[in-house]
Amino acid sequence: MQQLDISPEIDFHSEAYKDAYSRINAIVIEGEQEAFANYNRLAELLPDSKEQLISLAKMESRHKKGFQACGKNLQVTADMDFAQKFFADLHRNFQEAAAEGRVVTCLLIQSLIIECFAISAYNIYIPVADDFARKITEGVVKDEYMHLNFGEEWLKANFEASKAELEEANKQNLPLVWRMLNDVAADAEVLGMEKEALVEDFMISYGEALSNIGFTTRDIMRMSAYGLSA
Ligand code: Y39
Ligand code: FE
Ligand code: FE
Ligand code: FE
Repeated sequence: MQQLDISPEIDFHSEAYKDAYSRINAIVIEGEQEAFANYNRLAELLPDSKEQLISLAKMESRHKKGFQACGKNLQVTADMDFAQKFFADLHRNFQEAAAEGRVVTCLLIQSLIIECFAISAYNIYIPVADDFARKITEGVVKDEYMHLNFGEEWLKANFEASKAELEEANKQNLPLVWRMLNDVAADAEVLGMEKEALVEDFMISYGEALSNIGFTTRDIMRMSAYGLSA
């Protein structure tokens, strides 16, 4: 249950560890690849923030290369087919929203939900990572806070006009996060990451983000409950 600060018992070269890593590493690589594409798409949808969004996209492509190096360092082949299926629902929802110009939904999916998911996963991973991956992940997580901040600032500045769409997008997409956390829990455990810790960290980051944007505590409680039983 408890997240350990040091885990000398983790054998990064065991078959069990490498097998779990082949899926988690793929999820992270696919996530970074999709984040790169999503910020480039947002750059087209938000011309006023174009330069900034293109620079966020470039960070995501650096993150992808960093995590590919982590897999290579452990001699693991990432299971990219698994990872594409893992992200398929969120991916489709982002594409549909982008095609219809629902930029608020795109920002909720990428800059709030996916960034909070990344921040919680990377923070929980850092204490149990191998030395090589720890250094890479520490650098990446700093960038993810900047990405989350972009979404928060934009949505805060446009809060009244965005509120109804945010509520609907939350309702459609938050249940997918709980499904994804369930799908990854067993592999995460092998890497020393507890599901309870992931859920707690995600809830804190996501709740703080909704608060920073302008939602009340009551709104946040209601919105966070969507899909919790999934
Ligand atoms: O903005 C970003 O860089 C996010 C795309 C990356 C998401 C990575 C998803 C991490 C989930 C890993 C689950 C491990 C338990
Ligand atoms: Fe456990
Ligand atoms: Fe990233
Ligand atoms: Fe990011």
